[in-house]
Amino acid sequence: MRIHVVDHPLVAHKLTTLRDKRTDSPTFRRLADELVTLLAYEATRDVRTEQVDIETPVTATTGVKLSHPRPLVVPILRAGLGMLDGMVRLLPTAEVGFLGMIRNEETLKAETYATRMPDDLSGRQVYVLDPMLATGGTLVAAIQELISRGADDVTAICLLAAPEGVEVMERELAGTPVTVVTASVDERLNENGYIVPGLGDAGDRMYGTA
Ligand code: U5P
Repeated sequence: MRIHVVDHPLVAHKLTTLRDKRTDSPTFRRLADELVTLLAYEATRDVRTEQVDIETPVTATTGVKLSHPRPLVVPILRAGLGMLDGMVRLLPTAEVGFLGMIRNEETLKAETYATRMPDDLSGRQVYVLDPMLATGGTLVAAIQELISRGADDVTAICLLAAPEGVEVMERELAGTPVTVVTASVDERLNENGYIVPGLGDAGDRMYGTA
């Protein structure tokens, strides 16, 4: 497992406003969307392409286009849904699958409640969207599901990560082709499994159910 923390002033600026508890839901959604596009730009650095021949108005030349099979983008419901538009803006031809995961707030274990994606992911590059890598339970379960379907290259895009979650991912997904791209690895998790300083419950901040 590799982790890539995107170090860019625009990423830091947008993240700071997302953290601010005074930021309302509409602003939170817009900023999360913009931040995802910036993270997606970094996360797709190794997206597979193939060479194509084209003609410009001046001459024949070669370029690249995205390879087949197309990348698969998988938002984890519900908060990952708020990251989908920002991602497909850069990858409009990607296929989209869905994974519904809920964290049992007593055990902090992730349970799957909905799955909608191709059964066979052999040879596919997959981008998983989940705003918060907290205990890591949700992402580990999601990525194990993708790998069991044959995915051979998984990139998770998270707005924020906790060091505890990164450690769990490294342990549980050792030796698997997984990269995590995030705007920050924060200080720690609190006793309720929230990232500190964090930004609160991402789903609640996005959809205004706080
Ligand atoms: N979560 C938050 N804020 C936090 C910590 C966790 O919203 O500070 C939610 C996210 O929605 C994410 C899930 O989907 O919990 C990840 O939890 P975990 O399985 O990594 O602990």
